[in-house]
Amino acid sequence: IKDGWFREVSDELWPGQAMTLRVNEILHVEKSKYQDVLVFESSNYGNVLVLDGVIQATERDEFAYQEMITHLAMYNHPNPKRVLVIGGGDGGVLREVVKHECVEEAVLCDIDECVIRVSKKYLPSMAVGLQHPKAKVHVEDGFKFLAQYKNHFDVIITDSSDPEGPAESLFQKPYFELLNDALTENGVITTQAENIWLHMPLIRDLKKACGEVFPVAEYAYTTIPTYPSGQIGFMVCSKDASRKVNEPLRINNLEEEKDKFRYYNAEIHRASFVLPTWARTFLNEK
Ligand code: AAT
Repeated sequence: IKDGWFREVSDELWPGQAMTLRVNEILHVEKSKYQDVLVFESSNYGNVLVLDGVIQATERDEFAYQEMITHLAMYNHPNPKRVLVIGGGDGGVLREVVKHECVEEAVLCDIDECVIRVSKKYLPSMAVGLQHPKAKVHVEDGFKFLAQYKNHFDVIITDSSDPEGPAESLFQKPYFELLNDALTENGVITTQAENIWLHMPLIRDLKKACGEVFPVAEYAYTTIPTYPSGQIGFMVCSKDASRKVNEPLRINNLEEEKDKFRYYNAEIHRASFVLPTWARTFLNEK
């Protein structure tokens, strides 16, 4: 933070560019066991959570990410009862998961208790998810936590930070194999899968690794002003080889409950898998 502006610099992940937000007030600064944690009030985006200098969520636009990473998975399962969230310590994804009446158990595992604690204090509109009666919150490394489960979850959502830092293992094939093992028969996953303008080689590797584990593995995306280059994607994978992941299931429920969502709808579910020509070509090359 300099002269009242926060600047998101990363020479590794987005060299030569930086999102900048005006700071009204610094609310919290802490070095947790795993990362530097910062919360500030911005002039136009509400409160902002930053980990290791990288924006994780702002109150103004978080729904664009949290809804899409959640409902792309949830509406790809006919009847999700047990759902696991890896990462997501702010609680926003849990808030979205429990909007589905069929859910009986919504488990979250974030590595960092500090994220959970400061979110309860400064990001209450997201942290409501953490306090829901169906939610159970664990503080542990997501990779280790996942390894304890076999054939248990219908949907697993990996809402993780970028591969530089504690989330590195969550972007590699052994993790996708653990996800596959922890899922029930027709299980579905989504994972945070980065930006087409910045990370095409990484996305290609992710798609390849996921495709070796799951019979269906596709990249979909959302638009969001405060993530690098205004766009972020997800790998959406299904254990059911016949699933067309771009078509939402339970469409009648979705029509009835459409007022629950600010970003997600059936058309955007379908459209989120459509890539610009250059990105599509890159992904399909070996
Ligand atoms: N919904 C907010 C968006 C996030 S949060 C990412 C979360 O992943 C953080 O709370 C972090 O503590 C947690 N995390 C990181 N590594 C692990 C791990 N190994 N196990 C469990 N949780 C972990 C993502 C923002 C994406 C930013 C895009 N530039």
